[in-house]
Amino acid sequence: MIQSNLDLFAPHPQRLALQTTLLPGFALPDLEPLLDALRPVLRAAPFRHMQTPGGLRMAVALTNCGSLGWISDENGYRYTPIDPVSAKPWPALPQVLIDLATRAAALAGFEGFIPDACLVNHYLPGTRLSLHQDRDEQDYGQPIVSISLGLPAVFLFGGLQRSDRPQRIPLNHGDVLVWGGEDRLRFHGVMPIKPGVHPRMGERRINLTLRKAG
Ligand code: MD6
Ligand code: FE
Repeated sequence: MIQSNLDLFAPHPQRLALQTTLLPGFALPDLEPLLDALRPVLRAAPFRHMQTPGGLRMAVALTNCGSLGWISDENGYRYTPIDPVSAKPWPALPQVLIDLATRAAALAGFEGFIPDACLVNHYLPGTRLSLHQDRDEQDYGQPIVSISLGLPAVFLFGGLQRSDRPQRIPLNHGDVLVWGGEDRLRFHGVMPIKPGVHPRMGERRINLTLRKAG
């Protein structure tokens, strides 16, 4: 069968660190259902630019779905059950996203991961995300599953100290990155997105990070 020859080219999981796995193209088979599920989320909770605790406007626009959503304002970073813009609960986490994240986490060695929060980040060309740690979740034993869509990015994958020189990991449309365990508190960021137009997503990159926040 010719079809099975194609499997020879199916991208394989790449271990980037002891507990960090890149699953190239893993979201592609579910892409259209995923985008269909995202559309009503973005209608109910549109992208917004949050303020850092220091009063700066974040370059990345973001929103959330799930029983908890991550926010940043003059009072700091935290998860809340209510979207402060709509004053309503965040939109529910679509089942297609929960299933994708659970399957990706299991492949990466994290069985039984059930997310309750999904941060949705929107990047235009030129937008970057500076080095940070994700430490607002309750249980660092739970991994984070990150889905990249649209324009490619260079992910900065650092160490446990801000000063550790980061690796540069290309993240393409449909790639899924899973990290947890001893890698959970690594510093990371995103280099400025290069100008371009993605054939399916247009002039943007969207990143979904699924977490067990509560
Ligand atoms: C991004 N991602 O890729 C930003 N955090 O747009 C993150 O900040 C991130 O991809 C924790 C784990 C995976 C991630
Ligand atoms: Fe992060």
